[in-house]
Amino acid sequence: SLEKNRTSSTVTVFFEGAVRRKTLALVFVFILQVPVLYYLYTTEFETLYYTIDKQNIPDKPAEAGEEAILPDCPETPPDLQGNIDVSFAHTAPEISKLEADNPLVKDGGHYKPPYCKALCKVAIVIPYRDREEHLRYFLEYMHPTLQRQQLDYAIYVVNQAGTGKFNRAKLMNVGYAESIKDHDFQCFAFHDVDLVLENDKSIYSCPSSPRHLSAGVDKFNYQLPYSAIFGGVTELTKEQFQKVNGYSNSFWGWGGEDDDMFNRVKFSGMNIIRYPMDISRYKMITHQREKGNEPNPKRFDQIRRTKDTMANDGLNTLEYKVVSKQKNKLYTNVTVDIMAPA
Ligand SMILES: [Mn+2]
Repeated sequence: SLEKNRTSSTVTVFFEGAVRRKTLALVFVFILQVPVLYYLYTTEFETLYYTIDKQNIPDKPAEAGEEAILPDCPETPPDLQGNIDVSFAHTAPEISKLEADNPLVKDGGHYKPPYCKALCKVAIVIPYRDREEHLRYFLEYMHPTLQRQQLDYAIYVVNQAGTGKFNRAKLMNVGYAESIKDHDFQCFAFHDVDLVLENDKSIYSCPSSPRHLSAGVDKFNYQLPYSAIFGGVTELTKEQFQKVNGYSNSFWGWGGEDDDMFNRVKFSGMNIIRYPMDISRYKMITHQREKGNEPNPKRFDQIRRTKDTMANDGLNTLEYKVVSKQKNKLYTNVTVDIMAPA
């Protein structure tokens, strides 16, 4: 009975006087948090792109790095606006202005959505030579669009050194090879610098099958010039691009390399896909054809022989020398010597 008395008196003392008041105060403070937490969880903050409560927060603990604890970005990005008013009537903004307008793009033109984990990592690869104003128009419109699409992306400008014959396809192979040294990109958008997307619903996400993005271009009245066209803007996953052995390295001068790529896709047992024509819309910056990019007279013969040449002409035979690789804020510039004939 002595044992029993001691137990009951301990219990009584715990709920007496100061101890009781402190306990109740503590419980009260805990209860007070409920409406505060509820408010925080359900209120939209204008400073956030969207609130956490819309997201599907994974219940797994973070595995590595802060990225792992972010919720996945939604399948349909919430800030898409549809049609984009694109115009080249003004002088393209200076780089310093474009940098100020895109503060979240840095480190070689790299962007990641800050509040969610992007569904894919995309390298935008631009074959390039001497189109400085086109590039500024491109950056002006495409950086905000790609950010609204909530991609983890970076822009690679692959600049052909020298004045020899231009080789768009080989430059794209170089862009692929150099970008994967920097980051584990899952897919690659090969992009002419003079094409600007006019509808952000045409999302540059990793495609299930090689995707032709620039189906509608103002120059062609937003119609497909022919059904097998695969030029302008295309996107392939790393696996798809490796399967076709990349682009050919042998198309010097203008034309043919895109049709050769169409053949590679076909001969690899894949089909090309496109978005609906009402969102596959691009505005082209008009320009003269440059010296060094005259039509390639061999192109017709070359695209007849893709099936025989593709296994020994592409990523597995790519040779080049990087002259310089520079991470600017809005893009990574790779100036490259591709051993061009005069
Ligand atoms: Mn062009």
